[in-house]
Amino acid sequence: MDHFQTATMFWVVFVLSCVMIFNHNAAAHKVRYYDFKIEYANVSRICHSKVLVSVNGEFPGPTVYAEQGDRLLVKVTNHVHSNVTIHWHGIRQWLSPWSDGTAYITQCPIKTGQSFTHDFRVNSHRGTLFWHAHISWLRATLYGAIIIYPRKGLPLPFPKPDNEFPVLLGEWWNGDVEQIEMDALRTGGIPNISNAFTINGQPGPLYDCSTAGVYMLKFKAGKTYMLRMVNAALNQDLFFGIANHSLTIVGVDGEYTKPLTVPVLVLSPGQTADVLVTANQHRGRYFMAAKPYVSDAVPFVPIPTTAIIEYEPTTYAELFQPPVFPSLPANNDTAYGENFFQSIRSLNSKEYPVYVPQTVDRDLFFTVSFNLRACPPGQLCSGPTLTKFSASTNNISFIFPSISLLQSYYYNIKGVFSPDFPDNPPRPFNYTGPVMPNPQPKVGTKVDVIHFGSNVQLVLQDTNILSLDGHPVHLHGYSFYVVGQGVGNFNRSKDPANFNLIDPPYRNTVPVPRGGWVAIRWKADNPGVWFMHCHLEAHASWGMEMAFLVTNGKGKHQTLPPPPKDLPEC
Ligand SMILES: *[C@@H]1O[C@H](CO)[C@@H](O)[C@H](O)[C@H]1NC(C)=O
Ligand SMILES: *[C@@H]1O[C@H](CO)[C@@H](O)[C@H](O)[C@H]1NC(C)=O
Ligand SMILES: *[C@@H]1O[C@H](CO)[C@@H](O)[C@H](O)[C@H]1NC(C)=O
Ligand SMILES: *[C@@H]1O[C@H](CO)[C@@H](O)[C@H](O)[C@H]1NC(C)=O
Ligand SMILES: *[C@@H]1O[C@H](CO)[C@@H](O)[C@H](O)[C@H]1NC(C)=O
Ligand SMILES: *[C@@H]1O[C@H](CO)[C@@H](O)[C@H](O)[C@H]1NC(C)=O
Ligand SMILES: *[C@@H]1O[C@H](CO)[C@@H](O)[C@H](O)[C@H]1NC(C)=O
Ligand SMILES: *[C@@H]1O[C@H](CO)[C@@H](O)[C@H](O)[C@H]1NC(C)=O
Ligand SMILES: [Cu+2]
Repeated sequence: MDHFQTATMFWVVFVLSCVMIFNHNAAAHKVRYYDFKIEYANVSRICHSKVLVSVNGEFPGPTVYAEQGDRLLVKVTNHVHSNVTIHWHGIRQWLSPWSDGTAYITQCPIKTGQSFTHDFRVNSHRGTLFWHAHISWLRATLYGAIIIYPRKGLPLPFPKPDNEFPVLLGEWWNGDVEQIEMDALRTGGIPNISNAFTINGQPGPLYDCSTAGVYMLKFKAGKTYMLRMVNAALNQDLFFGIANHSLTIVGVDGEYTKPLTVPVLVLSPGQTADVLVTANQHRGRYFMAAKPYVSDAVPFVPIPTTAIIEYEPTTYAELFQPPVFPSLPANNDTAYGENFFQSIRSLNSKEYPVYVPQTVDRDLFFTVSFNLRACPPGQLCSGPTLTKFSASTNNISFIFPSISLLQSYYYNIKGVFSPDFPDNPPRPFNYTGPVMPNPQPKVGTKVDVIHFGSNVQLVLQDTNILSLDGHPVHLHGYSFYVVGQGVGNFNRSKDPANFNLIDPPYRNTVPVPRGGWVAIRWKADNPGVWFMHCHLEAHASWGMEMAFLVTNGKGKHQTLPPPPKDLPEC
């Protein structure tokens, strides 16, 4: 054979194998349709009945299932008086930023009577994520699990569980959650704390009137179950445990991890975990329970939420014994919390490798802070010294624009945002030292512009402006590697030497430790405007939010697509 024939042969084989791969994918990848009707539902918990905003009348909302590679089409129709958007938390929305569902960042809200169809692929995850409202405090009642199965034929890196259950941790307010946020922003005070925590929407039997409101799980001795854990609470990191059963984490935020067996799980709002539990105890009934992990003296309802695991079959006598309660750490056990987060590692196997950026093109350092703002004239404010509580990133408290950032960027509408979000705090100080005397922030709608393809490193630093506190920070459009964390001030000349660039966890939400820092890395290969914010709703409401604008690249699949025809207008 001459060179020409060899080349032709090669080409034919190459094209044939491409066609085969294409056909295989075409067969495996389904389009899945979901209809989300936003409607009122009458729900009663802890002696209190209220009309809340739901999806399809369900609380929590429906579970969305997909296989890796599937395309999802979710039509959201708004039948309530409030504006609504739905966000697919953790889904990368690679080249589908218009479907991210972030009010005033990627879209205008879906108004009463309107609908909008989200159209996106579930390419990069296997495991559990969740969806929730991304406007006001509506995610208190608008949330549900997203379960993503691996592609058919791909082996699981852990023993196949016999069954699985979503376990969504939430917070219940007797009052109207939109009103609670509005009241807090108007008065400048701390928003009302929730009245109960919940497991799958139920507070459990330790609260008033809740004997009917108990979530029950049935176990068969010897079987292994996967709990698909979601912290959908608004304002609390949570400890979660099951009496006499250990928990084996095999994935977090929709990514596989090295198996890690713990007595108690720690989940920040916005985080998820895939957990294996083996029914290896005596027959009987066991509580699973969640309670706040608070790194500061913030108020919270002190009663844990519980659900009951019941072994089948159980004798009449066993049913009348009170369930065993798990031992959970003290609410302020930061040693447990920090050790927990540092113990999680990516699986990083041959089948499931990690791609941690080894070099850095953009080196960012952001402080996250509480602040106080002056009370508008003529108003009586209820923050400290008659001011309003506020919060910031690099001393800028985020102000929502009146049309979405992504639309204004795409259509080049001037005056909506400025592209000058600073890469560093305006002036260095002893971040975790004595309380800062001047708590006033700047306010603005600024984005940090990142060139397509850059390897980004971001160090998030807690500060002692007003008070130290933990902040679970969530990034849209990407997952990131958590390469380092520590207490005190980040030291640029010392700390990077200890970064884990081998098997760091790959997440979408990471807690900035109270009085400490965390370092994350990702490759900015998804053009668009991507929100980043504290996932404690109270802190986000005060302005602990900002956005990245990732420019288009020059190659194929590197350009922002045009908006869908039904994208809501403001
Ligand atoms: C909710 O329940 C209350 C009490 O049962 C009832 O009065 C009210 O009409 C119900 N509201 C809706 C929207 O169904
Ligand atoms: C907030 O809490 C106060 C005090 O308990 C209560 O009077 C008020 O009704 C609550 N607000 C809402 C919107 O539920
Ligand atoms: C179950 O857990 C409880 C509470 O932690 C403990 O007192 C008890 O000894 C445990 N029982 C068994 C059989 O391990
Ligand atoms: C936790 O709170 C207890 C009781 O208030 C206190 O004695 C203890 O020192 C606190 N522990 C930490 C680590 O802050
Ligand atoms: C920062 O403040 C802490 C606590 O007051 C103190 O121990 C530390 O020495 C200070 N660091 C610097 C560089 O001033
Ligand atoms: C934040 O900005 C305000 C207003 O410019 C300024 O007074 C304050 O000192 C700044 N705070 C920090 C920590 O840089
Ligand atoms: C940062 O670390 C270097 C090297 O260990 C040390 O010399 C320096 O004092 C540290 N800086 C601060 C502010 O602690
Ligand atoms: C709903 O959103 C539109 C567009 O941003 C806005 O003009 C309107 O005031 C909002 N309505 C409510 C009830 O918030
Ligand atoms: Cu926060």
